[in-house]
Amino acid sequence: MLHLKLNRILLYLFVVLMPCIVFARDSELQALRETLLQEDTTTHYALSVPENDPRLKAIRKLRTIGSPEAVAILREFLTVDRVNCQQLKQHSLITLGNIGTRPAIESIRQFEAWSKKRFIKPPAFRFGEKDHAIYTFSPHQLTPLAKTTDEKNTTWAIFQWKCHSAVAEIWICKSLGDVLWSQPILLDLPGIPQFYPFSIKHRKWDDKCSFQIKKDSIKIVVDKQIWESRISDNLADLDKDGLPDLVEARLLTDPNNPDSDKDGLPDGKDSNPLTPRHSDNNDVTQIRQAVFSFLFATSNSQDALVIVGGADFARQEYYGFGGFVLRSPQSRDGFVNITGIKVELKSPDTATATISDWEGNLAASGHQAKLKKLHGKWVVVEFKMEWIS
Ligand SMILES: [Ca+2]
Ligand SMILES: [Ca+2]
Ligand SMILES: [Ca+2]
Repeated sequence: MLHLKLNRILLYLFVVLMPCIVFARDSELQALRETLLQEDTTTHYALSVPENDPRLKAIRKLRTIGSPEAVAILREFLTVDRVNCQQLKQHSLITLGNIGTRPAIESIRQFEAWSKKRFIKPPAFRFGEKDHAIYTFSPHQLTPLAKTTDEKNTTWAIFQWKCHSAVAEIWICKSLGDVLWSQPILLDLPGIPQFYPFSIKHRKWDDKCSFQIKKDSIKIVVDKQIWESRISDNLADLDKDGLPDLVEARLLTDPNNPDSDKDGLPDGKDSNPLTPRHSDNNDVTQIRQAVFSFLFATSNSQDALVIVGGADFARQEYYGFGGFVLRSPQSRDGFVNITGIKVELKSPDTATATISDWEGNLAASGHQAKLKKLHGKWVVVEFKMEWIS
């Protein structure tokens, strides 16, 4: 009799309480999702996200829950463009790596597949705050300095791009209506050194420069000295690969060859135009790609990156970043340079990778990532900055 009663009580508890527990967990997950996916208002370009940041707290809580539903929220956060806090995305990747279940690792794969497609149609350019490729540097604030309409009735905006205070370049982009603009083209100003225009910098460019713009002609006047450039000249594209000759000169792609690395993708559609698409699938290339995805597929930046490396990089194609990725035997002024990703295999399924990035002559930092191979995929499980100068 007593046994029967106890069974009834247990059944009652199960029927009544289980839906409550499930409902409570569902609404908790829903609240965490809303917190994490809210419109990005605060960005963290400092060295770390404060522990009391509500989104970081949500990520930590999802780590504790660790269920496939929690994993799905982290994956959604990683693959939305409007949320652009690179460091929080990196926290999410580490969290998925630490959860380590099959759905968690599958989510990292899906994030990488999503990021790989980002370059196929580069997003239209908007003025405002632009992410820096490396989160320890401040975003660029881009506003048009002047506008002009050419003979074909196309409107152009002229602006300067400061990678950091030492580099100021003049760019143009074409109006695509409303607030959208085409991808920018570096303006050719004969007589001005393009990458380090010290002459401009020392003359207090912002205060003393003015524009004389007439249709196709842009004249920049600094202290009564005039530099002129014609928009039509800047657009010449000899090999018709979508990259104007001037852009190719800057990227070091071949302006007479539509496919500089001969891999079948034209330069203008090739995020990695100096390295052929590779088929290597060894641990080291997989680890380097996992680290690269962690560092740069989490960024909304469209800067150009230069991977500085020796012959062993010749067949390493990096994907997932929104800007061009170029390979070069040496650092190049005016670009974000990654001076090596050194991989050490500690065991068949653990490794470390040491990354140095270098920014002009002024600043550099070094990071170390720890990786594990889980369910056949190398993933970052720990990441820290080792030094900054
Ligand atoms: Ca071209
Ligand atoms: Ca070309
Ligand atoms: Ca190509």
